[in-house]
Amino acid sequence: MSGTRRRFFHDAAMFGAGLLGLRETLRAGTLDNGFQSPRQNENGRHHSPYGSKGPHLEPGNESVHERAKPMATPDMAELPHEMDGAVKVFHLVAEPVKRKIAPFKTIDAWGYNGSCPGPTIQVQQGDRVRVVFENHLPESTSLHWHGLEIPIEQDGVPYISQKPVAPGEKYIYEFTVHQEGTFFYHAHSAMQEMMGLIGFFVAHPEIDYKPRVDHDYGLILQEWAVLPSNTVPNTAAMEFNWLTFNGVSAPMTTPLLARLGSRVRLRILNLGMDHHPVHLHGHQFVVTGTEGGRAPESTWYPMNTVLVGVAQARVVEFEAKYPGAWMIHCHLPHHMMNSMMDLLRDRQIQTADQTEEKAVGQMMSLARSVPFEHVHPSPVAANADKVPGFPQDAFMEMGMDEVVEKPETYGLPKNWSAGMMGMMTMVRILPEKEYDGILARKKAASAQMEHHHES
Ligand SMILES: [Cu+2]
Repeated sequence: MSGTRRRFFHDAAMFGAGLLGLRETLRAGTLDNGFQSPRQNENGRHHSPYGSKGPHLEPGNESVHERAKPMATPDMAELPHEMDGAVKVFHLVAEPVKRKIAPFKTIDAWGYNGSCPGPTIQVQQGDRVRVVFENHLPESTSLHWHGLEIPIEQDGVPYISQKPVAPGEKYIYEFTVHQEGTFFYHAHSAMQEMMGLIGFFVAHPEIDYKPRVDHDYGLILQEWAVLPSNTVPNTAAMEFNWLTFNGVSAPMTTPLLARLGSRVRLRILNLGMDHHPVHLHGHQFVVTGTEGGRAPESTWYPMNTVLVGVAQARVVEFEAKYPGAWMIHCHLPHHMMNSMMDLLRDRQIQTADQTEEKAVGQMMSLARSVPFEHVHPSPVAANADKVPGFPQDAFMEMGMDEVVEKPETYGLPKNWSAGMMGMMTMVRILPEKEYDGILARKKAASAQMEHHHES
């Protein structure tokens, strides 16, 4: 038995032991809590995902004027505003941004206010909004407000509705938002869009949607063609090797958190060259809105994969009924991968002439460059090298839990990061205690960050 192979068996055994040591959270959902009883499952299905029976939906429980909770966008910044009389004033600066999209890959993208995608703008339906825009890019640009019904002079199309905003120039947009829904802002220039110039613009309804949700999350889907040993996306290419949610590839995507029994909204927005079928594990959802606003309840039907076309937003809602770490990912197989071709040089996602020894050597050098300890979670057969087609996924799995550790990953099984790649994240549905435990960790972590900034 080779040293490497022995290591696989050892690691596999360790992985098994790790599973046994799982926390309550992740053990919930097996055997003894009735999770696997077909009847209970069936019952569950009947009040998911329409949500007409949740405790939070009882009539008289809430004021009709209750406002929606803000949307959370993990891994992306929020854009604060100030008031000028009754006008909400936002400041946006278009500029080059260095974006770490994976622990071993940083790209030179373009974004807003140091963030790619740009920071999230959230307003109330009916708000008067002013956006003071500055162009710090090396070329002219403009801001288009995708889906908003606003006067033509605010539409942000160079030459048609305004003069392009030259480098160093300022431009002021101002309009009233009479709609509700999930909109976005972006540069109205094709290559600039592919460099990352996009952000959320969410208009919350005057009166919150029914049923109300407990968690509201936003995800922006982007794709990048980054040639080997390069950091600048090739915006003319059609083959994309990096796929991101909110500007990061899994396993760097921050898991979404939801309380067991809560209702969750996901707003998924796509700006790229491909359509992405986004799939949720273990639950059914309904599409409650598009880039045009809320959809009437009569149009909702159960599904678990929603095709988010280019320039579209799809808003889905579901009841978080089953505890666990449930995947949310684009289901296109090549979008569930991280390109390693610039790091693995001769491999370049060609498996035909690969051997175990070669592959392991390449993975080791990649791991050392981050650095993290390269541990293979799943064993391979003794005669693997003799089987045509081997390896496929065997050497793509790279556990790097420690490198991407954050409060939201606390308590996940060992090597959870090994199978997380590309356009992928997870929603961790947690019982009260575990949920609150992670929130406390988040709070402690951000307090520590503040402390660092002060000192
Ligand atoms: Cu995809």
